[in-house]
Amino acid sequence: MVNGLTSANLGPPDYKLALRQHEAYREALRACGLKVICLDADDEHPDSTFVEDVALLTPRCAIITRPGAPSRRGETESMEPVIRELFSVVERVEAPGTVDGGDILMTGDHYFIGLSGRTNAEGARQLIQILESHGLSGSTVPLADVLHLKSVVACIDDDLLVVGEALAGRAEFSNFKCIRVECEESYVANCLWLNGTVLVADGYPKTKTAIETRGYQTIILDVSEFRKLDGGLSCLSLRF
Ligand code: CIR
Repeated sequence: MVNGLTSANLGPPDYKLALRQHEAYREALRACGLKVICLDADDEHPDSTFVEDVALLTPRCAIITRPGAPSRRGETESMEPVIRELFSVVERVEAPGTVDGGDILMTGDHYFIGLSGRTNAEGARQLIQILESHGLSGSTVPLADVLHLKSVVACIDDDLLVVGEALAGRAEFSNFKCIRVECEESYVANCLWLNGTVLVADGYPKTKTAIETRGYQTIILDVSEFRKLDGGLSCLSLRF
């Protein structure tokens, strides 16, 4: 993972520290009542620790994505058999479509899809078609200057979002209540809602307090080494 893609300018990750942070992350998932399936390392793909990007797992079907970064396309090969063990219906995004899972925000039966440098309009079109064929729905959210949609927004209840400045006030989310994340805390918008508890990145006290004030328990996790690769809490797992 030390050779993963990055635009963060925070230096290379400390591999041993990253392993400890990943262990604490897995422990937090378990503390929220989840069963954790841990996959073998894929040494050919330094970004493969960000498993969220290669699939979308819905209650009706799994969808294998086609990651936008060419260096990440091969990650789906080792993921597909794992997903086929768990899901009887497996769909896929085909070329020339590209989709990164980090661009997909699940809100109940509706999926917001960020149009980013990684997810193109054709990928989003295919995804929406697949979702609709399974009785789900999707819509697009054009993005600028962020890696993924979920770099700047998280859903922490049926009607509540945590939203960074980059997307604050956007019409797409007008039906939701929002906890607004201030500019200096923007990284923390990538938080994770699991069975009523919210996993929050360490070091962002204002947003943490805002989430707790709404009545949520939080678990604070240091993911500094994954941040160095533009990744965060949601990217490190696929939940279903
Ligand atoms: C990448 O650039 O693809 C990785 N270094 C980071 C991916 C983060 N994934 C995510 O936000 N879902």
